Amino acid sequence: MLDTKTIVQRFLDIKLQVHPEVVQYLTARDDPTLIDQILLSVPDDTVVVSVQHIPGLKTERDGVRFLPDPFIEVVQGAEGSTMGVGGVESFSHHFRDRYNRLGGMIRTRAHAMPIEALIKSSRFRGEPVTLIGMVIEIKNTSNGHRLVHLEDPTGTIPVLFNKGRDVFSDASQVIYDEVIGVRGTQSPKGEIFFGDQIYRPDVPISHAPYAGTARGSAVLISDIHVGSETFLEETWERFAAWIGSSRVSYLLVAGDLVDGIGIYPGQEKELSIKDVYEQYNTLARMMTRLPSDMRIILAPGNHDVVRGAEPQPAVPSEFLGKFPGNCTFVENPAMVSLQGVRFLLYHGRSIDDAIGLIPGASYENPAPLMEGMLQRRHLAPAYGRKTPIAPDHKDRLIIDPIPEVFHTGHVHIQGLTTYRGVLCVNAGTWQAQTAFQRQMNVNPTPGRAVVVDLETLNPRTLDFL
Ligand code: D5M
Ligand code: FE
Ligand code: ZN
Repeated sequence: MLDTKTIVQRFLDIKLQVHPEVVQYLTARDDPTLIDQILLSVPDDTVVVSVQHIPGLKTERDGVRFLPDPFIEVVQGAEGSTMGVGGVESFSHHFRDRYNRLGGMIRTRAHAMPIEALIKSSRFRGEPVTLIGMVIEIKNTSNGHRLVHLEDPTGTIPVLFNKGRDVFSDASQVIYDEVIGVRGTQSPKGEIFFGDQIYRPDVPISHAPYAGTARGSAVLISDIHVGSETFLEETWERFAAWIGSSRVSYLLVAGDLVDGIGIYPGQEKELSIKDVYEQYNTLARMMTRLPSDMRIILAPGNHDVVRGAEPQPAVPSEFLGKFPGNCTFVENPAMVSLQGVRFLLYHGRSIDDAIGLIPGASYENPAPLMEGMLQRRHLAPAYGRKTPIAPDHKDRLIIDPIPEVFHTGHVHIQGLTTYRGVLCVNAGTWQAQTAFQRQMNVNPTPGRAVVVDLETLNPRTLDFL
């Protein structure tokens, strides 16, 4: 019996990646000689083996016929992947894991030395070197410069970014607990490091997103808030009617499925459904009325019934009794592959932190904040602020691998951009402005959905309000 691991390994052995559709084809045929035939016929410059490389197979523009249609794989954040919260020990593992993995990404572009080695020897004074560390302290000096304390596993060092230098605008975007590389020189006495350039783990400039080979499209939404008095039922009905007549294969929901209970003081008064089971049952009925052959992926947000600390587990089964079988519940965050195109779903609570920490950041314009996450290759860098984080041994909020589409919500304001080939979508909401949002001067853009074409990765916004 040919299994996925065996198949992938056969290709990896000769440095080829293999598309999930090909794996699926080979698993279904269960004939090892087919692998040999493919390997003999792929062109030398192939990086990813796709269905076109299967000898004698006819693929049509309208879809690859042998695929069970549609085709979903939960790559990260499948229900049950989140571990329990550990003790103090996992806290240090968590940050070590973050440093190692993000530092490793920076190291591919810059040779760095340990902080301890720089401090202990006078050999490097006046000579440009690079350090890689986690930001543990940020201060503005009385002269208006920026002083950032950087820590790596060997030591810590204060890094000064002079307000008169080009690097200063980059330095003003530095936030707590992110991992950065800094090129600069040590002061003559060795007590401080002058930063000249900042490196982030980032998406490589050469990044080329994978585009699907079979026709299909996915609809991205978030923040339905079922059970809230301000949930826009009529607007949703228009959306449901449209989706029924469309040929969309997938619906992705990036959290705040229901309004929940006890999420903020006085919420009781703003709920039309005051029982959280009933809120999920109502959402289940809404999902039942959508096409049964469409696949629906649902991730939680800070209004859902699971713990607030991220990664958030999937909504537990006791709330899901009435959902139809085409619904898959995943964690927050989760990486889901649709016909080989990877979508990273993250509710987006860390945007609240970014707005407080990054000058110029605002709720009105969430797309640049999604770019910021990609540059830092992390969904929620700042620890211990508004976004609660569960320090698992592995830092599950690192963005790796790089998705084709990055899908968030939470801010209730639509945002759309492309950053180094990654399509960034903040999906908006299905809830009208709440009293709290009026106070906070948050002006939502409700009733919008973004359709993503899986072959071209082109987005299209539909407004149902
Ligand atoms: O978040 C809905 C909107 O309200 C989103 O734009 C963030 C904003 N919001 C939520 N909580 C806060 C706090 N504590 N401070 C500032 N702004 C906030 P939702 O998750 O749907 O309630
Ligand atoms: Fe929300
Ligand atoms: Zn939210």
